Amino acid sequence: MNNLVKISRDNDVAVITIDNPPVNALSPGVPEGIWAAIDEINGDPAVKAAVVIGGGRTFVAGADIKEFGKMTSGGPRRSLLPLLLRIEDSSKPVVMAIHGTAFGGGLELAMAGHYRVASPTAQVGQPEVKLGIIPGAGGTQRLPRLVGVAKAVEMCADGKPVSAREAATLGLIDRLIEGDLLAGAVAFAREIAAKPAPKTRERTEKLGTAAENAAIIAAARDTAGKKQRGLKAPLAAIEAVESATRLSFDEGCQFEAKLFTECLFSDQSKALIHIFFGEREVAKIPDIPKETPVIPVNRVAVVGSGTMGGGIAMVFANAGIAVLLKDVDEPTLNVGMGKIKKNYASSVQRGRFTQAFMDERLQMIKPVLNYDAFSEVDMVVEAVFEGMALKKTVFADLDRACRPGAILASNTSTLNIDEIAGATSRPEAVIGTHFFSPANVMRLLEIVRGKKSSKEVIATCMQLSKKLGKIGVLVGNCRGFVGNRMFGPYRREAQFLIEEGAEVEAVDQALVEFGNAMGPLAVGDLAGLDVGWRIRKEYRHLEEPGIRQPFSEDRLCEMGRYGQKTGRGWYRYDDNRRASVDPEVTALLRKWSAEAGIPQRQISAAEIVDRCVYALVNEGARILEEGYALRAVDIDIIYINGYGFPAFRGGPMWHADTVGLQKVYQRICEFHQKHGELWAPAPLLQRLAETGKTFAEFDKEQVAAA
Ligand code: 3H9
Repeated sequence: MNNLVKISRDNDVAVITIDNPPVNALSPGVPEGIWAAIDEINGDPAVKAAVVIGGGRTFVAGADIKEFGKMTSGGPRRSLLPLLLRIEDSSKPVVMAIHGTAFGGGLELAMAGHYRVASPTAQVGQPEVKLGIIPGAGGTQRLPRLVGVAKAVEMCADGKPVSAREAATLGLIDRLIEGDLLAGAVAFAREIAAKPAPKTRERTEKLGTAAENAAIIAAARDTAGKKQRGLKAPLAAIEAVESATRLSFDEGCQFEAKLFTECLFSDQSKALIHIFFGEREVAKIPDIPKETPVIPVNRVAVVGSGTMGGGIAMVFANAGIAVLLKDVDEPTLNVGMGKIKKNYASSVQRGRFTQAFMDERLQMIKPVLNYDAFSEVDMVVEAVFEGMALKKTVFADLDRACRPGAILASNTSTLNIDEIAGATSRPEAVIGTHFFSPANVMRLLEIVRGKKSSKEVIATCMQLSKKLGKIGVLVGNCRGFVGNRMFGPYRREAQFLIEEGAEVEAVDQALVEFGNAMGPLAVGDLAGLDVGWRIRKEYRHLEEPGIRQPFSEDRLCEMGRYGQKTGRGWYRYDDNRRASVDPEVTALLRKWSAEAGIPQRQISAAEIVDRCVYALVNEGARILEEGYALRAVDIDIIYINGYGFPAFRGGPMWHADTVGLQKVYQRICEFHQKHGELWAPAPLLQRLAETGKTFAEFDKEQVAAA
């Protein structure tokens, strides 16, 4: 044994404790420790059975993900298969006692035991596909033997965990233990000690018939193709589970190992692992230590009951935080509350929430018409119409109405947070919390740091984002912050391409095929083209003369074509908001381009993708260098969680690293030559390309310097 795995005795039952905080990952030393413990109990006649349990807050959360990067860069390949066979072949029965999570290699370890018991709150799952890989230690072979092919395919392909209660009904857990897990597991081990120990790998009764399995596999492939578009691992996971139905256990494990290795070495897996660590990295703010005190947020207020305000109120209520929802008059407030009710009702209809949950949450949202009760809240989120004068008035009111110490947050998506803070006597309490629409669905929360925002206020918002089920990313106060500032050049290029001769649907299609949730023009129609048009009009005075600007979207807006809400935008929409190509738009575009003297040409899908995606990368590099994003990975997390950028490409900055920064830089230089100043390469990108470095290396240097 070693200090990661300890063995103790409860009379005739040995207790093997895995102690590798924080999540008992199977890091080097853990498998060796378990192996030695199994050897020891097998050699000790006094031991009748063993319990394997996790120390601390969880069982085993899987293989150590950090090790994968070492393997793919030439480090040794470590297989867990021999250890799991060793456990299964133990002459003393082994009971796996699960609390917290048994994920990935953790569940594979548990399935190699002869029995599994669990706390009712535990969760089990094979989430490997979320990392672009598949179970690699027999999970695709043992799981169908315990839960049947259909459930095993589902669990391995979508990666969602199942509760211990469900696992017990599936046959994956043999007993749920209320109360003290260890005591219950030891008692269970004594009960079964004298019985023959079942080996999962020898079971076949749930493997189904060929005809049943063919239908299950075909349906699973179909679902994966639709719901996990572009991802390779879910299909590989399905193939691996399918192999369990026709190969011996050993052959199935070999087949699984081959697919696992292919996935592990893929760009998709590297990108998804980057995202896994990135989502945790963004919570770390160099000048705000973990111990920074946070302000308890138990009651909040939201000002503005429109689409955003209503959605934000739901986010707080869903997290169990009571909300005052304020608007200017009764009819507006009634409309806002009506939309919230409708949203909840549709979630109940779709089975996402129960009616009781909806009723409870609605009770937590109290509509109000004045600031009287604002003195009782810990935080306010302002979500009124986007205009500086109005925001300032609201913040001056909040300054008067709220108690000292309350956080005053603005949901502005573009306006200067310092200017808004200037309307109060307490700029240290002011911060931006930029939710994305629909606020109750989208995971991203840009937290905008004002010049004077206090560390406590920032730390509180970062921590609160987790409680709200959001991923909070701290950004600096520049126009559009990080996400929208980059979105400008991205959508600008989409329009330029149209004006140079590309078809509307060809532009969208190229980016959807790249993996984006939607194309840039369809996104505009969804959000409302007038939103950007109003902002552009406000900032027109900042445009430099002589620099090409797109015109087609403004012209569509001048014609009242605002997108889905007016039934016409880039596309034409039917009553069910289904889009179709609009020949009128095609003709207008050709006419406008001819009038502007823009030569028309055939444009490839590859150029469409390069123009749009490299516009993101170039602006991202500027933002990074100017310090408005802390790290390149922060930008990646923003784009994946707020803008539908494909996770399997790791975000725009990681994608650029994967393509190679020299190549990206050269292409941007080409665009600069052809299309002018808007394409001037970002100095940071140029520097990294010329020194052969990546954004990921830039991040590491930043972290080391902090
Ligand atoms: C696998 O098992 C493949 C197998 O088939 C075997 C093949 C041979 N490794 O998330 P948290 C770190 S693939 C390394 O904030 P929570 C995490 O980075 C694996 N590190 O806590 C963070 O570090 P830091 C399959 C890991 O309570 C800290 O632990 N398993 C791992 O919100 C705390 O994490 C998975 O995919 C790991 N496996 O959530 C499970 N897991 O503090 C991945 C966590 O420095 N893990 N860390 O930022 C999770 O889903 C969540 O971490 C969990 C806890 C639900 C367990």
